[in-house]
Amino acid sequence: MVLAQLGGTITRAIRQMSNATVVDQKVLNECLNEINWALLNADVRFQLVRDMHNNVKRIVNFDDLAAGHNKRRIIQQAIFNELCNVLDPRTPSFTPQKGKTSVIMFVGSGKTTTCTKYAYYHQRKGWKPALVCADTFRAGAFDQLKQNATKAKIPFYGSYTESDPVKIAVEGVETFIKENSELIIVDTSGRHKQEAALFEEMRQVSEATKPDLIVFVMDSSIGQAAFDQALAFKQSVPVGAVIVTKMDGHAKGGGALSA
Ligand SMILES: Nc1nc2c(ncn2[C@@H]2O[C@H](COP(=O)(O)OP(=O)(O)OP(=O)(O)O)[C@@H](O)[C@H]2O)c(=O)[nH]1
Ligand SMILES: [Mg+2]
Repeated sequence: MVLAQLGGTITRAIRQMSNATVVDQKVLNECLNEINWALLNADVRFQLVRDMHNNVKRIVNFDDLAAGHNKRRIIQQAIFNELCNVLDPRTPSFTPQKGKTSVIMFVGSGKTTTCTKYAYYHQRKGWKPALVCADTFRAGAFDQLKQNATKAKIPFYGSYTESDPVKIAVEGVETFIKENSELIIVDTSGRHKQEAALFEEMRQVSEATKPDLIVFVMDSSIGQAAFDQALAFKQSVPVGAVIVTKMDGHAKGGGALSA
């Protein structure tokens, strides 16, 4: 998996810098160039790489570092902090609580599979999840969710005949509120729908079900398109979390970090 390789390359670059006899600007530049190259190669967005590079250079100023300072440690710490910054949303995402009912809506691509994984994961930890299929657009969508839910023994709600996703979503959520479900997971439409219509439908389902959290599911193979796609979703509905899928594939995965 490429993200693991990326980690390996970064670790190696830092180790090389730490092992240098004298740590000076040249050694730092070499180390940063190596890291930049690895990040760009893994499809990480250029702007992110550039900002990280500039921030580390700003923090590690050799003119200001007195002889006694441990330059290796300062550089390592600066690189580590900047890498973490890329992923730090700065505000914690919504955390559901056991014993209460939370509605979680999924958008993006890979939703149905990820909804089931999310529900199954929590069920195994003693939660009471339920799945609602609000994808009334794609033929077979309800069957897919039903199959997944049945296999994982998770209660589900959907319809073969109703064509209004908002109606189904609301009915499903109401049904499971009555059953004291702790996580009501709403799966929405995606594939084969015109973009404008899809975003409008997402907005309507979101307004009607008032989810506590909207999860944007993203395919790791999306590469450089990740930033624009995440932005487009966020502009339509208040996305509160991102789940990256298909990390088992051959994708570079770095593009996903932009989301
Ligand atoms: N290898 C792999 N395949 C995945 C993963 N997640 C989803 N898939 C596959 O990707 C395809 C699409 O996944 P779905 O979960 O149906 O995506 P969706 O967003 O619900 O799609 P629509 O309902 O058409 O909008 C399916 O063939 C899944 O089996 C994953 O983590 N790894
Ligand atoms: Mg689906």
